[in-house]
Amino acid sequence: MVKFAHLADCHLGGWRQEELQKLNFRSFQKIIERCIQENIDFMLISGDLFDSAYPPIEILKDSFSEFKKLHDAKIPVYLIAGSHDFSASGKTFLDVLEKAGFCKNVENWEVGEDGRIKLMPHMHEDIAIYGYPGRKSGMEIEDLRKVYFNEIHPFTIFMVHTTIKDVVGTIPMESIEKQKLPLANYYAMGHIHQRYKTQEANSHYVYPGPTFPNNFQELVDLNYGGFQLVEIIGGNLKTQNIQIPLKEVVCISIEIDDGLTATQKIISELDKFNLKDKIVLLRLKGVLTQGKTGDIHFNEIEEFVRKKEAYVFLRNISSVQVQDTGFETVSLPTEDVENVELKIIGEYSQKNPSNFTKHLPQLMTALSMEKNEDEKSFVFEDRLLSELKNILKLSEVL
Ligand SMILES: [Mn+2]
Repeated sequence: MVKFAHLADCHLGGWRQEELQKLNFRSFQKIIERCIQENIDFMLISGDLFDSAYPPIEILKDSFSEFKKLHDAKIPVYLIAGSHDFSASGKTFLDVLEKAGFCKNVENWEVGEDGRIKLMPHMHEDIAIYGYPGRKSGMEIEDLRKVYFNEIHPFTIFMVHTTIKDVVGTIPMESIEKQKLPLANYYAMGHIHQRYKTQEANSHYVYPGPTFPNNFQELVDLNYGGFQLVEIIGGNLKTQNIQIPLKEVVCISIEIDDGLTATQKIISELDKFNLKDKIVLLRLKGVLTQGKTGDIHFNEIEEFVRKKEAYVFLRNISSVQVQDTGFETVSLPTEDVENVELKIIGEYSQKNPSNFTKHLPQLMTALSMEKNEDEKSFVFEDRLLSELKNILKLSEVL
């Protein structure tokens, strides 16, 4: 019998809030502990071990000491880079971990003259472990269509950090049909932060989910982190998702319509719950007919939640809309958003003639630009500012 653990998406160093960063690491630590207890033969980490290619020193120190425990227990760790710990330069801290002898990166391929990508396995006894890394924004998908294995083995594992079509459903997202991947017995997948498992003939496709939720919504959906424990017994495969409960998550949704009285309403709603030592998630929704979100005293709410001894408090107000925008409400037939915007801007410009209004459509496009995954804030600011300067023809002035 062979027993192994399959982890993915640890995102060590990922949370900004100290309390959650601690839990994120604690969860990873508990998983290592459990794996040593289970006496596994090896561990797989399918990408995004670290939240960035250059994690903070504190995170590295703590991570190395966990990897040392595995090393001392003689448990080999096989891994691939994910979309987060991938770097275009090819240099990441995964290399440092590997050089220290704490893991083996199993990415190993050759590109043929025909452009096809031949993967070579790392052998763990008679188990062949192949790996292909993730890339930024699903760029690995095109390559994965060209990938093949160099030889056939009695048991094959393919570690891959990507999205298969089965998990995305109707969401418009780059994905690959699982049948397009070369044939393996166990697909140790990462990237999609869901617990997902499917089987087709002798092939098992598994996303273990992150080792700890990585954002507000994942805390709501998953509550806890976890990993997959897999046993190969004879020709059969037994897999089990093991979750690591740390702190209870309580998600409270409140509908508000008045920014001026919302603070009191929220506090009296929160007062109905036992928040002690819990991860408290507050989601506000509704249309404000009076006041704005800026009128809500979040510091008062936070103070209240602290008194109720919550472990940590997060809020999400993205579903709150403000009705009164200062513009008159125009009713238009359903058209695409851009046309509606142009009409409104046109009407506004007629009533408020100014040289500035002609820039509005371009400004709106530029300001809806988003920060790229892993882009440094100052790089994004530069990009945004130069865009705005160009539109306003300020380049010479500033
Ligand atoms: Mn991830």
